[in-house]
Amino acid sequence: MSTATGDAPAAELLDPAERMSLDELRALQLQRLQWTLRHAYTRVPHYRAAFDAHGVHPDDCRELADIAKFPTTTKADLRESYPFGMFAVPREQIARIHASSGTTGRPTVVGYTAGDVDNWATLVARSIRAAGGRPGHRVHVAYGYGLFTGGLGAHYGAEKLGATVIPMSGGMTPRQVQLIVDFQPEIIMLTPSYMLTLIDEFERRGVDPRSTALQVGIFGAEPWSERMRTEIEERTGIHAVDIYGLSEVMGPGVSQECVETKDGLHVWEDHFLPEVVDPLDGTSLPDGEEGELLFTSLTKEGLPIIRYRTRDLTTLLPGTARPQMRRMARVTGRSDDLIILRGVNVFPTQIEEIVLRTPGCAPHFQLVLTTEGRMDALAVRVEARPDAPAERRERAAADLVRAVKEAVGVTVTCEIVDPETLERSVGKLQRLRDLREPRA
Ligand code: DLL
Repeated sequence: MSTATGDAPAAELLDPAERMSLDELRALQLQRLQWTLRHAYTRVPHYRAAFDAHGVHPDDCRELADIAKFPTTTKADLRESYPFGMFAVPREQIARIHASSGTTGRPTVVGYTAGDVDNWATLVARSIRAAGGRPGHRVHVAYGYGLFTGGLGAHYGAEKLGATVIPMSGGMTPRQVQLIVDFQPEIIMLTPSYMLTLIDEFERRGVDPRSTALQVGIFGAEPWSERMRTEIEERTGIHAVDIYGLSEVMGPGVSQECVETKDGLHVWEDHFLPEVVDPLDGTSLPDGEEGELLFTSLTKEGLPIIRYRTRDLTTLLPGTARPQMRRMARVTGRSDDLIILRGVNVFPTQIEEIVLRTPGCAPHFQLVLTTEGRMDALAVRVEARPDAPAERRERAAADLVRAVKEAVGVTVTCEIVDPETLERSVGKLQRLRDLREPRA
């Protein structure tokens, strides 16, 4: 496969923090952690009450491991302080507000001081550089602009890097494709599911997606699999790398995969302290074990966040391309996305892996959960590849059902539908439709 070159940045291009020794990094983290705990405790009533109830005080943090003594923070805590109760500075010092829509109830609101916006831009610039972007590149941003952190987060970072930003936002797919042809961006930033929508649009117009100037795609905001990386890279000839983040912690750019290694995401540990805990009882787990990811911000002024429970499942691994910064393994799912089907845990990304390796299946699929009798049933609706012969469909469905049984251990049903019949993503894709009857 011929892909664009994906060289590591020269050492002098890196931020000083990317070149620190481990001792320097840990000392910086401790100093910043102690500041953050004091800042949160003295400025945010929620944290003061939570620390007091837990019997801890910021002075109890003498080394990094002491973080485990402090209480965790959840999305519910942010919701209860709606809209501005978690802000640690007077509202006039908040330069920017973002919010995550949330599927139900109140959105969670986050605020940034001018200094926070600047740090965020620095970290996204660092992320784009780690992905292969350089000053002077054209960066096509197709994450949504608005209260969602994707568009503006990517935008400010690309500007900070010294790139030429093309602020497309999501949607208007034919126009996106036209402008990729006309403006010749080297870098594109969007959700992986929306990238698939764009690739299809290229092919529909008879434009070879491998013929563009694109070299790197920086994909995140939703879980995606290694198979999806292969699918995108093979169809476009670009490097597909992973970017992670969440609004409660900052937005995109909390961690980033380096293009030269493509082996998981380096957490920018000079600004965020990661931990992994048992998702059930919250006890700390050592690096190398999978669990729920927690973050403590180390520099945020507007909304310091202490031990935020992301609900994302991952493993912390030693650094590679940035030896001092730990990596997190690809997030294959959130505990919220977990489908427990007759006692077996199933993540949509596991089904994605299988769909993508089943001949005749396009990468567009939907999961439908229903109630049959007193049991839950999962149906996988997958589009046929446009070039797949109609008589292959039955076999593809049977292959998929068998592969899911073998790999995941559950029985599902599969329906192969006509090409271009399932809804396309223009941003974060909702794969699961839960049509189960509420339990009595
Ligand atoms: O999705 C921020 C973002 C924008 C990240 C653009 C990357 C690119 P939220 O809307 O608050 O923020 O959603 C955060 O999305 O807890 C994960 O469950 C999921 N997520 C984000 N990035 C990834 C990724 C943005 N690379 C939630 N892989 C997080 C898997 C991801 N899941």
